[in-house]
Amino acid sequence: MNINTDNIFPEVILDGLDTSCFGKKIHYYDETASTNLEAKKYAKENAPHGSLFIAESQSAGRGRLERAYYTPKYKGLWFSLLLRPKFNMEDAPKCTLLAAVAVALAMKEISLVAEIKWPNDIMHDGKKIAGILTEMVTNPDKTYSVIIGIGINVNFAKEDFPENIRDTATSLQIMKGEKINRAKFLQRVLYFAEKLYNKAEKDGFKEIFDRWREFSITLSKEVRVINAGDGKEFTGFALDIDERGALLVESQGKVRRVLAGDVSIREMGKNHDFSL
Ligand code: BT5
Repeated sequence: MNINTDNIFPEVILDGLDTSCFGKKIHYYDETASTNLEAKKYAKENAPHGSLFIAESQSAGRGRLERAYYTPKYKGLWFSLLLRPKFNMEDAPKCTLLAAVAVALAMKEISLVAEIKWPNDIMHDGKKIAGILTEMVTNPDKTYSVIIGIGINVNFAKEDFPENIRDTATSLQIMKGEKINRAKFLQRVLYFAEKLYNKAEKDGFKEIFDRWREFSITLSKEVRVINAGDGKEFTGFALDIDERGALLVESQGKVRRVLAGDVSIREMGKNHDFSL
């Protein structure tokens, strides 16, 4: 029996949802392995653009590089959006940045400060609140779909986190000091995601990148880059993101483009600001 009163049943999500497409078709699971896997399956079965796949819990929630993602019952929002973009496939990875900005804007609306760590972490005070996993699938008709998987820690108390992430994770509830209504928060994430997405399809990703920069805690910092694909680790100064969303890191006199990888921000920042 579901004794949880903070429901995310489809009818609750739809009640007051201010979008024209995102989240209008909902696949709800009490538990599934991963909402990204569900979305991938339905991508091949003509599920419409904007379909939402949401689970109370996942038995095999995943992050990047097949890392496990902790997604227990009633504590968070674990969902995937299925998109059928008109833009070029090489723009698809930018959807990660789009989703990060959507979550950050929804947080800002309830007076919570969101910090985005490149490429996919929403943080607060150095602790992770949300992660994003964007994947692509080729459809039988040779078009492609983008699956944006988003995991947001909503109503976790500190002790609800397992020990391995207790000191590195946080939640909206911890930040706000009170429980947050999951359906309402989700509605706002979907609202912002749709607005940003429509803008990107019409005018490109420039506005999203500008917004992303406003929330970024990675830029203008000393960073350590690992898992960048070439097996090498290096440190450098995070200058900016380029037009593809890659991180530009100045290291040993050269600018290196990082398309994928993990970044840790080093305490001792090189200060590029100056005052007159
Ligand atoms: C991510 O990966 O941050 C992407 C997470 C995406 C999860 C969503 S939930 C809905 C959809 N369905 C899925 O199966 N996935 C998506 P990454 O950057 O690789 O971060 C993974 C790391 O985050 C782990 O190795 C842990 O250290 C940490 N972690 C795991 N669970 C966490 C949690 N609930 N809160 C904060 N950190 C967590």
